[in-house]
Amino acid sequence: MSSIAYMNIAIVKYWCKDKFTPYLIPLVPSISLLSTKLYTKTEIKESGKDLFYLNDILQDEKETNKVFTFVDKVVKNRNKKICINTYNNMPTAAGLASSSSGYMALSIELNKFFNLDLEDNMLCKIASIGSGSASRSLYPIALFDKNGEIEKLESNIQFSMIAVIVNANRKKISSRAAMQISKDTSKLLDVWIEKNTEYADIMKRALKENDFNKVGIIMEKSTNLMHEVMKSSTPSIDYFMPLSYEIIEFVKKLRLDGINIYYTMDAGANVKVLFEKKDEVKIKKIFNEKYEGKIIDVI
Ligand code: 2P0
Repeated sequence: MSSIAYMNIAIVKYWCKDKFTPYLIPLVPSISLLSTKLYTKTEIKESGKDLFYLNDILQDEKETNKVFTFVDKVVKNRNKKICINTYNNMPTAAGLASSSSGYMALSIELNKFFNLDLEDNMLCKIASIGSGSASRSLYPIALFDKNGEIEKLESNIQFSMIAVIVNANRKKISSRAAMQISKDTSKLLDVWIEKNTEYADIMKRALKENDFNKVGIIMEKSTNLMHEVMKSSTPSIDYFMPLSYEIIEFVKKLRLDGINIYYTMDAGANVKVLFEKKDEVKIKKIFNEKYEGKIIDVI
């Protein structure tokens, strides 16, 4: 028995928590697209001792405790010790390893192994305790709203996405810690809450109306404002590297040339590029030539 969950990329970003109820209530709504390529596979077996393996490597006490703290929030009065085996199919060196697929795969596997009988909506909420973005990893398009509710959205747009790998290293500061710093210190927090709520509303409409360009424009606005919030924090949080800026400029230049593509970035220097399936061959050729060896398919 094992469980699989795909990672997701936000097109309206989640940044900062309000509280845990115990489920996460975020400060802003977010909307995501599910990867069709990058996933986590997790298997639980009964064991004499609680153990956590990631890509066949036994994890240290700190990582193990983190995961089992989550397990014990999900499974009350657990009567079995377990061994958790987790595999990420994304190149680990690519800096794409995502807690979104990780906590969702673990939630699904815990649900099966301990017969918790959790329905989809509850699975999403449970996953949110591990990682906010994980709450969105069950649906192809997911809305995680300001009340902590998760909704499946629909669109007929055929999305395609690649990531350009800028930096494969583990991030210097975890999103969790960085979000807390932003919440405590950024002067832009009120603007962020107001504008990103507005972006989520516009994005919902754009998806429903199959307006790809509107989706792209709003994704960039949410991305840019989130990174402004990070940079305006004290200490300033800056995930950009010189190559990140260069790729964004390249995306903008291609757009001026009439190609429909849009960029986004998360809590790391890698840049993701969104376009429509119908343009996939052309756009992948351009990027594979320019950024040879750095391109990973996401959707
Ligand atoms: C997102 N990110 O919407 C945003 C955009 C990164 C930037 O959700 O603290 O690992 O575990 O809830 O989910 C990454 O943060 O953070 C994230 P926690 P998570 O995808």
